[in-house]
Amino acid sequence: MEKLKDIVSRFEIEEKVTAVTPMGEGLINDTYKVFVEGSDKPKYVLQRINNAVFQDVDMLMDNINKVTNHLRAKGMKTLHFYPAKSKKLYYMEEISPLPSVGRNDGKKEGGKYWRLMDFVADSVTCQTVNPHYSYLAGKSFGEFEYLLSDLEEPIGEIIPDFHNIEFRLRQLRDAVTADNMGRVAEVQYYLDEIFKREEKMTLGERLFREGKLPKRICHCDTKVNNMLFDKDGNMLCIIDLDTVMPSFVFSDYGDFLRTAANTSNEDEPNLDKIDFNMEIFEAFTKGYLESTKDFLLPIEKGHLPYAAMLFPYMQTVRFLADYINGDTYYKIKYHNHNLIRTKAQWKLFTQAEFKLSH
Ligand code: GN1
Ligand code: MG
Repeated sequence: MEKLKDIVSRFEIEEKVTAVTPMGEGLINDTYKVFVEGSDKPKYVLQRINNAVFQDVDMLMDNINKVTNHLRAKGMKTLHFYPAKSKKLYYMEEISPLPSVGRNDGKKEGGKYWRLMDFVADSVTCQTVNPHYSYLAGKSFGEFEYLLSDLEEPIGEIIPDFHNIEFRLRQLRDAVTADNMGRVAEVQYYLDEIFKREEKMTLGERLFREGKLPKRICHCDTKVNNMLFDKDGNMLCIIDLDTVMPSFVFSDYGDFLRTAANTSNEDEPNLDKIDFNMEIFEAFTKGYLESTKDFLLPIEKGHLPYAAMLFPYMQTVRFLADYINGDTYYKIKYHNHNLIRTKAQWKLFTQAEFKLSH
């Protein structure tokens, strides 16, 4: 804790920090609440950026800065970051400096990257939503994309091919070929089922190549717990802006439903509890179409059911590849966590596929 307090002191804030405690369920970054003298509520959020995943931290914070400034100027509540004493929007903690032999790209190795933002007061995150919240969330994410549709400054593709399903399938094939952990035999059923649907699920990338489907600035991680609500269910703020980048609008629409329309958790071991909730789907779609009707193309609107199937499909592919590779990407809590997640996402996918294709 003293160590974390020291990190906070590297940022441009005045108050005396009293405590720093863990927060949140993110699978990538490490997040903490920061308490300061004179209040029993958290004042800031401290986050360690996973720079194995987000390798270009300057681009990351530059993207976020452009997006939050643009949203704020248009009156949308968004995250506020505090500069470090170096004036950058992150603090780099040097750890065991490595010799820079062989590198001349100016990037430092061996550092940990931290950032500090406001804690949004009186906010809650949810793992599930009712249809009304889902409708409001649809409106908010649609508005988020709409407000960003005239952002002129370029936003970098922070993780290249992040939601490119052809790329994710290639990564899965590579994992299978290497079979580092000897886990392939056990998951053959899922591999067969996934590759059977390859043609159908890669449609978006083909439409893009044919020039029919655009990319827009999207959030790209719209899971339910990346939105802050107040106690009455109003959307306060969209958080976790790391993956904001050009993508198909399918990303935001599909990833929200992947979490919100799931009747259980993304790592639910009891598959009987997993279903794709059509009421949530319909409410979200209604809200989303209300705020995007003026700028979405017919081809985007017409493929929303495809998007709702694509995201559980893609997440199955990603969890399964990570399981086969030996759990190198997602944080896990137990040894076969990524396999459990794979099975849960696949069940969700098959339910969505059944309901949306009939
Ligand atoms: C990761 O960081 P977090 O937990 O919000 C992942 C998403 C996945 C999600 C699965 C950068 O999101 O793409 O959909 O886990 N983020 C990254 O829960 O890979
Ligand atoms: Mg998150």
